[in-house]
Amino acid sequence: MPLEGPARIVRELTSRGYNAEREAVTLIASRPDAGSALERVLEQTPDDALVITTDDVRSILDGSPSARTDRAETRPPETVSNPPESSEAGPSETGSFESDARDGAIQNPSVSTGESNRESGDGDGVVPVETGGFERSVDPDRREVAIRNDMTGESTGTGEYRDFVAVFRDRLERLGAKLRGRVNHRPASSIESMPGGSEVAMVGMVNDVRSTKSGHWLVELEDTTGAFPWLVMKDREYVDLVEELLCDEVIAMEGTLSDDSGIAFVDSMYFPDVPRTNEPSTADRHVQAALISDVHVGSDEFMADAWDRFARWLHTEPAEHVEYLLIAGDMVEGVGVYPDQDEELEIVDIYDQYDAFNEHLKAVPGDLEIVMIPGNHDAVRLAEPQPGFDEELRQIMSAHDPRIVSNPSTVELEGVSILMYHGVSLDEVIAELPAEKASYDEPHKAMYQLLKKRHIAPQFGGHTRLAPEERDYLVIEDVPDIFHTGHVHKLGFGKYHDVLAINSGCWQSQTDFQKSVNIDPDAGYAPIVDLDTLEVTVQKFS
Ligand code: D5M
Ligand code: FE
Ligand code: ZN
Repeated sequence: MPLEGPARIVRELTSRGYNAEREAVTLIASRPDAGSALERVLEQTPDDALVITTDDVRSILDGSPSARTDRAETRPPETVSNPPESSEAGPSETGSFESDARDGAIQNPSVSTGESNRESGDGDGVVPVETGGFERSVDPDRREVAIRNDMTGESTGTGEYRDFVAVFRDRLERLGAKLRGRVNHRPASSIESMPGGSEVAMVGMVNDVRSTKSGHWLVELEDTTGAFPWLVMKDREYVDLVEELLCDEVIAMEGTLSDDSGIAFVDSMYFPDVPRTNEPSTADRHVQAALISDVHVGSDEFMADAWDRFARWLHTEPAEHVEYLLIAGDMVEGVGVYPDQDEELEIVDIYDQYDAFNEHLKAVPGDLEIVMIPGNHDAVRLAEPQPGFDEELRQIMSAHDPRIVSNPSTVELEGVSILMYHGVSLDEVIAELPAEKASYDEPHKAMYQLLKKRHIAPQFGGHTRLAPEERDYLVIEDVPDIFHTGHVHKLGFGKYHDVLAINSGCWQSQTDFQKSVNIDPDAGYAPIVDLDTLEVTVQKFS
């Protein structure tokens, strides 16, 4: 654990009148003697210097020649702890990974194995970096990163009844707004006083779905004025859509009132959905992001070798355009997450697990822009939305100064918006929907359902724990360009109305539990997205 956190170092530097490059701060913070390293930097930096650069810090701490007079735009990889060796660490094979080509957008992305002949690191997480003589050269000034909808520090809910009322009202209001323009809706309370046979429409939350004795479906919709029953006849095309309904999602229905005005027969059903005319934004230059999740450091099954290969590959030429690394939760295995989990722990202390994760993070290039959100194995509240890690954990996970935000959050990289969500609700979507609409083998299809419902975790009170807040942070207000989840440990991607949905795999081989339920994880893959074209290639490191 660093003695001096980056935040403290920045404070200290600014109080003495210096600005510092982010990486310079990370470099000081990552020293075991960070406190005295900071003192030395402060003593030896000329008083008239405005910015303390990475090169300054290196020259002061390691005695390497200073580049003060020639401040290059490019930065060498920070974590090269061993001299580069002349051996190839890059992908050696290509293959294909099955993906959903329904929209014809992604076909046969290449899979490269990052297999290398060398043994992995020295066992304590410090990876010898092989670059084959290649040095990353990036221009951080070209990067643009913005975070939206990070609710860290914004939590107001206390779990009381009125908080639940508030969060559901907010959901109905905001998702309802996407539907009200499409139907001539009426409040539930006024529908029953309309004459029998009238054409009616309503926007509401799904309260209940049940089949009738004669095989029709009864869907109860609720709004702020009450509830009204809608009948979907079994011979109608909409029966197919009834299978997709989850409780608490917001939809609109249109139909004809029965003679006694006690029920309406459904003619049309509408979801908030992603418009078919949706056109994703792309970056103005060729730059890539690696989208991963579920590292599970601390588990017996954490695949350190695969991670080392991934980290080493990032230092090589084929990865030179990868400038962003997004990690969608489950950094560590955690403790007490599932029954008997302790029998499969390599590291039993949660802080030690984060320490080890941080060591593994150090192995990736120091110039990478890293964004991470927590998952259900992480040491933050389990209920969603999950705030980003607390200060203590941020201090531990300080390598390369990652941006730590809530689950979910939206990160915008050079104009491309990426909705990051760990993915616990995917278990529920997969359990509730027919296999052809959502399954562990095609996790991206479960993601399509969330996009269609424009909600991260529609169903309340099931598997996914929700924390009521004043605002429903789980509403997908704006259509993202990319939707990134993890959790189910399966790799799958495809496009839904031109939104790229990617469920990243994991870095943990099959656990006993997964074996018992026949989950065969996709471990050791890194999907890489071209931000200028939204094309995906998958790198394999296992
Ligand atoms: O989740 C990995 C996947 O495995 C996810 O689909 C949940 C499922 N899983 C794993 N262990 C259990 C237990 N014990 N009960 C139910 N479901 C489980 P992760 O969040 O990485 O554990
Ligand atoms: Fe996981
Ligand atoms: Zn998980």
